[in-house]
Amino acid sequence: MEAELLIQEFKRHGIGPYIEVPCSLLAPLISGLLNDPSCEVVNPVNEAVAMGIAAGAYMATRRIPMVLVQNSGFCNTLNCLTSLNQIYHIPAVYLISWRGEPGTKDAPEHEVMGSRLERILEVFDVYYRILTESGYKDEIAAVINLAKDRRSPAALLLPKGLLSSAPAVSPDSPFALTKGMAVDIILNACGRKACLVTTNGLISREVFNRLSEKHLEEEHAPFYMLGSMGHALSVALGIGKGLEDNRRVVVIDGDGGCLMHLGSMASAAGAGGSKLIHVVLDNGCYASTGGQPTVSCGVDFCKVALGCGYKSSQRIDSANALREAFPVVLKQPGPVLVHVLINRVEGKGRCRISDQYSCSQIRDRFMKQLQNHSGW
Ligand SMILES: Cc1ncc(C[n+]2csc(CCOP(=O)(O)OP(=O)(O)O)c2C)c(N)n1
Repeated sequence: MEAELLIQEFKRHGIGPYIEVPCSLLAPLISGLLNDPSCEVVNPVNEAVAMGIAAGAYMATRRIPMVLVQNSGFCNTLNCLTSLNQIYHIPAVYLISWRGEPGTKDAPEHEVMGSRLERILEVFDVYYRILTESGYKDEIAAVINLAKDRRSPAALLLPKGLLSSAPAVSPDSPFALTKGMAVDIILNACGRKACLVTTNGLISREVFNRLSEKHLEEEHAPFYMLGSMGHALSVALGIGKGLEDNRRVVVIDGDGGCLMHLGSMASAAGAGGSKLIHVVLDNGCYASTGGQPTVSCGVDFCKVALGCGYKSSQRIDSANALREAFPVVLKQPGPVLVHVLINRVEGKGRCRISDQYSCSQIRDRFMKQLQNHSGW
């Protein structure tokens, strides 16, 4: 069905603002909302922040806000749900994309949450309805009316395949560097001198594909994160603290992933992450879920890093500058931030890591590399 039909229904019920953290299943709906000047769309850095904004918006406007999240991100909202909305009786309508729904084929990071989503909603006493093409008007009305009457959050679940796909987002960007080129330069400079942690989505996939093409994948065996968006830096910090040798830990993050838990930069510096090289590949969007904008254009990551206590930071927007800088950066004391401005062009035909390795295999291959070097 067309996302527009859902949007018309939300408007009829006076819903707003729409506070969204994207998922590829939500992409058609989010692009419809962004293209509709009568819909106010807010772009928070994570799902918990979305809940805070929604609660404030309700108190100021008395309208029911909508929080659009992936089911993985729904769990990020549980603290707000239980210790904000449910104790102050502040309503909201969640629109939750249902990744990993039993009986559908999906990526491994969605398996646990996908199979437990309904039970989790029941445990947290969140009334929900599953959206269908034939019954969506009633389902939307039931959820919104309950949120209003009980003054509590209630949820609409969006199953895979319900919405027709969204038009592609234009890859316009002033920068010449592609994600693939930046990854290539970083991998060449690192060689065996560093271990790699890569953030979820297309960045992990790009690293995997580039290494595989050069038959270097076995040798590097990075820790590819498939889920837990925003936590690559923390994982890398733990690794760096545990390593006894002088290898660097290079974490390849995205602007969306970095912003999602920006506070971990303060932890990285505060905990003395001297081996950390934190690369942020900034394309200004969530490319992995359809190119929705992040708020990175207003963020000076270099200043944030220095403000958090990183030892140094630099902003790079060309292949030559990255080629020159990275070997030097690898010798500097960390944490170091390298903010790389890239365009939105993605490599074609990138295969999924999970088609080749299970999560346990990713972990084991990575740990084998670290063997005999750790001692927390
Ligand atoms: C908690 C959570 N919320 C949302 C998602 C959906 N998601 C997967 S990848 C991604 C975008 C990552 O953006 P960025 O780090 O900027 O990298 P890019 O996709 O641009 O390469 C999103 C939103 C998720 N996996 N987890």
